[in-house]
Amino acid sequence: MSAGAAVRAEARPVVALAGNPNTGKTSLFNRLTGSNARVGNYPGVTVEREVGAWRLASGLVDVVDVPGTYSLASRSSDEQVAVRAIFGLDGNARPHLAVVVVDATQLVRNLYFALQLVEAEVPVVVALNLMDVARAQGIAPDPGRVAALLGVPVVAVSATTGEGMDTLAAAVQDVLLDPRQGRALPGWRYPAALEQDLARLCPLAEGPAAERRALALWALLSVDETDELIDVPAPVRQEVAAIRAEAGRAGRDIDAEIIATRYAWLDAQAWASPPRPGARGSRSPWTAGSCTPGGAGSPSSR
Ligand SMILES: Nc1nc2c(ncn2[C@@H]2O[C@H](COP(=O)(O)OP(=O)(O)OP(=O)(O)O)[C@@H](O)[C@H]2O)c(=O)[nH]1
Ligand SMILES: [Mg+2]
Repeated sequence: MSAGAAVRAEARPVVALAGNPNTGKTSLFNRLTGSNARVGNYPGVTVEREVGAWRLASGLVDVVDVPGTYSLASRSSDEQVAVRAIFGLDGNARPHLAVVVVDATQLVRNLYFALQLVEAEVPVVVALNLMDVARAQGIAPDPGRVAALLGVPVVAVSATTGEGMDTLAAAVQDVLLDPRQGRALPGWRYPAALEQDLARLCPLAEGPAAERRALALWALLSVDETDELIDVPAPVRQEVAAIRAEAGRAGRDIDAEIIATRYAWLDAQAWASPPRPGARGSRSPWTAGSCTPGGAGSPSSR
């Protein structure tokens, strides 16, 4: 490859295909990129990093098949691979957007992962995959309704039948051109004590406020004395240990505070009911934690 071609290849936008295990990410990857790599039905996640070219109307993008994970929280180095790929850490190309591949037959459970990317301000397009199965079961979600509640584009697809590929390409192209279309304000608020914990950790992370906040949440959920994570800076480990010890003395359960808050929001949304006319979801601004000074996170800042 000539040097010029290498430069052009590097300049392609990067699209991460991410989501829970077994939602059809590799099947979708193969369909979008024309790869004929075999997709097995075996348990376990994709571990090798697969990158392929996907042709949109605007040109080629690089698609990365990210290992499946239930959460951005990760106590194992395997799960950490997904976190690094999505945030573009440790030598990974930083994705311009993530297509969150959701099993449409497991909507609410799968959306927990999408919520975390929204919270991190990663531009998101949700692909409701396995729509052929969901339809056959009579439980197919309405993409418009899910989009209205989540605040990001949602497309119905089937990696098996090829349904929705053009719509997905158009949605991805729109978000690449205007990332604000793939961002939304989280509608949930954490307890005040947790906001104080986040404010202690955010200064130890780098990047935009929402990303530092997401990394702080990741650290609080992931770092402990038994994790298998690699390259977590010592100051982060020390601060998380101190915060956890103080929370324990105060009778708080940090994991529950974070996870229950997100699930409470997910469970409160009427995913299966018609949206209120004109509603864009019950979203509210970020709380004024130290990661979001001066109203960062308000709609006008996106
Ligand atoms: N009917 C149907 N089956 C699908 C669809 N997409 C994927 N599958 C099947 O679902 C299974 C899992 O698909 P994969 O593409 O391996 O899922 P994955 O998300 O890459 O899985 P991990 O890498 O393990 O997280 C395979 O048996 C696929 O053939 C779809 O849209 N419809
Ligand atoms: Mg896979």
